[in-house]
Amino acid sequence: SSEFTEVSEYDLPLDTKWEFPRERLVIGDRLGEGAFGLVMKGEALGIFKDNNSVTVAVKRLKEDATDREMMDLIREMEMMKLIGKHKNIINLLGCCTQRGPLFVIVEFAPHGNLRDFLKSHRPLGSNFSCIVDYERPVFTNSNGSGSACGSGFPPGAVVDMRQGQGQGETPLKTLTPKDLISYAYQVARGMEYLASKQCIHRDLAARNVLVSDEYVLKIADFGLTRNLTQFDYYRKTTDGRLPVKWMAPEALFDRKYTSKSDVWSYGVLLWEIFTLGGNPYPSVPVEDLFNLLRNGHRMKKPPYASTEMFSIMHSCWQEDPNNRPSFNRLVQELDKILTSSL
Ligand code: ACK
Repeated sequence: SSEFTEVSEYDLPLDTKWEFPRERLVIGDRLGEGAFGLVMKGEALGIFKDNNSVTVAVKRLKEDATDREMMDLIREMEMMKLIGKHKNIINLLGCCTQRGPLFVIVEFAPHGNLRDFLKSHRPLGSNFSCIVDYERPVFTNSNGSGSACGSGFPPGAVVDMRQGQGQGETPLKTLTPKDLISYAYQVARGMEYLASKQCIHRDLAARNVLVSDEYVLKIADFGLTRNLTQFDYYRKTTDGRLPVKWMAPEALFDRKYTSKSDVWSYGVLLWEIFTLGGNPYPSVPVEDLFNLLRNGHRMKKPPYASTEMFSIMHSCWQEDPNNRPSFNRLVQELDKILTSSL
């Protein structure tokens, strides 16, 4: 029915540099799914030259996938081949393209996405969910006053913060201020690399950063083809967040995506890090967000961020993209803060 029909009817070309023998890949549980397709856990025998079995993540299509989705997965795979390897991105490990469904094999990140990771590491009994998730005026515009703590505080919210951390489970690593700065630095390193490869992410947020072994952070989904002409401003993530809240004004209003619009999103990601997974502009509907941004409103300094860190965050939210720092610059600044921090 379209120019894409050939893809499902004809074989994919063999790329010997990346082809991994299907019979050495054991597909396991589903890790998640998106509009694009499925992400499965897998075991790949001998994918790193030696004969060890390596836990991997496998991207594949859903049963009812369209030709366009097939094209998008192929594009993502080819994009990952072109971009090449970096410690702070989810790297391509191989693919199965012959005699069966397309499997794109990438690094597996055992600690999940950064937003959930941060939320699950909030100190027990702290009022984090109070200051971040339930306080209305995170920015200063409305007549709403004070925080929702106290009488309006939802019962059980503090307990909920550490779901699944019952007795007998390994205690969570305690996050230090230095850890948070290191996360900021690692994401900047990954983005610096992607920007150097002319790759614009377009959806940089803590939910799209994964936490790997040894707490190495890796940017995910940088190779996705995003349909920007049909962008749905009201689309929510599975946990009810609005991706528009990470978007630079020029991306939002004029669909102008550059590495500098990624820098804006990076600023929101910094805010997420220093609120341990907070929800930006909570309870602000999309229409109000448009007006807030037009009127120059910005989020306030999160309690866990130093003045220095907030000034970096804020510089990412400069109205004029040219006045925002580059990822290069951000790496330099964060490196300085990291080496001078205890
Ligand atoms: O946010 P999550 O728990 O982490 O749910 C999503 C889901 O699959 C759909 O993207 C998870 N996921 C994606 N890629 C990987 C990966 N390389 N390693 C571990 N989990 C992954 C992601």
